Amino acid sequence: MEKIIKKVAAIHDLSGFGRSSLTNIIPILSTMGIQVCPLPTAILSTHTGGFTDFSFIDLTDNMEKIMEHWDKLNLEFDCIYSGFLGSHKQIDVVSRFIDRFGNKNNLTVIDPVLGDDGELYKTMGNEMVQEMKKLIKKADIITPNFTEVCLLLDKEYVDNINEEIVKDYLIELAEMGPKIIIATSIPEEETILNEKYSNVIAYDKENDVFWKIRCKYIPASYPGTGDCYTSVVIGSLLQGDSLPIAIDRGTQFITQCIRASYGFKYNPREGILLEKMLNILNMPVISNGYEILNYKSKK
Ligand code: PXL
Repeated sequence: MEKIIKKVAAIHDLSGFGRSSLTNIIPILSTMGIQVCPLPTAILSTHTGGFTDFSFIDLTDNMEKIMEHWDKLNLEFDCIYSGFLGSHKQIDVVSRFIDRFGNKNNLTVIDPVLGDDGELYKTMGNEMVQEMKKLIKKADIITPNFTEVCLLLDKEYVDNINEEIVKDYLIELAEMGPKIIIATSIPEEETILNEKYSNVIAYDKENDVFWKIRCKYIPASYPGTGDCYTSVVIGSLLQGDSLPIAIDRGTQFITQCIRASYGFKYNPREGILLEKMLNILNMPVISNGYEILNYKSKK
């Protein structure tokens, strides 16, 4: 029998205020008709961007118990989606979760949440970076921002980079294991009429093809947009869309959310105005116009 509703196991933190991780992932995927089964990694009072003195409870032991119960229940997921982890020790739990619940018919998506704008997030350290390099080997898809691309490859972060170098970086990441790399917030080298662009570039290893979505840079940074982006991409893929359509839908959604927030001078640390925008996820998609970058053979 055809599945009535697809299920995603979402391994992320729950932050009470500020719209990040599970508070974004659950409404987005639910709106797209997909059930989210959260496996919380930590509970925080707020996300860690723009707030100090936040409370933080690490849930590593509890994660094991949830996994054991789900194992006994023989649950099956259409996607395993991991993101912000509470400690580097959780990498081992996520890795075992993928061994137990991942298979050739479902999708393992790892968002290697480590930092942004060239900086590590406040709770992340070098051990997390090193462990994350191991975890991404098990992914079908990873969705790093450009800061995370640089951290995973031990490259220096720059805010201006040639596209050919980015393509080499993505091939290098794919050689570490994942089949598809979707890299966000890629700064563009040249500015046309002094306009800045921040692009999404994806690499599909099996087909050896790159896709690019060009986005006008908006001079504001809202925590949690990475979680929103990856959630829309996952929802779109699970609905049966192709990779370029999925990365395009994600980009359009984030662009609209940022526009909505920026126009109100909404405090960036409160995240994007998600609730005003969820309904557009069910509207017909008009393409942003993705580009197919030159086919680049590895030989
Ligand atoms: O959006 C990534 C993220 C997730 N969870 C927490 C965060 C952040 C980014 O700042 O602080 C707690």
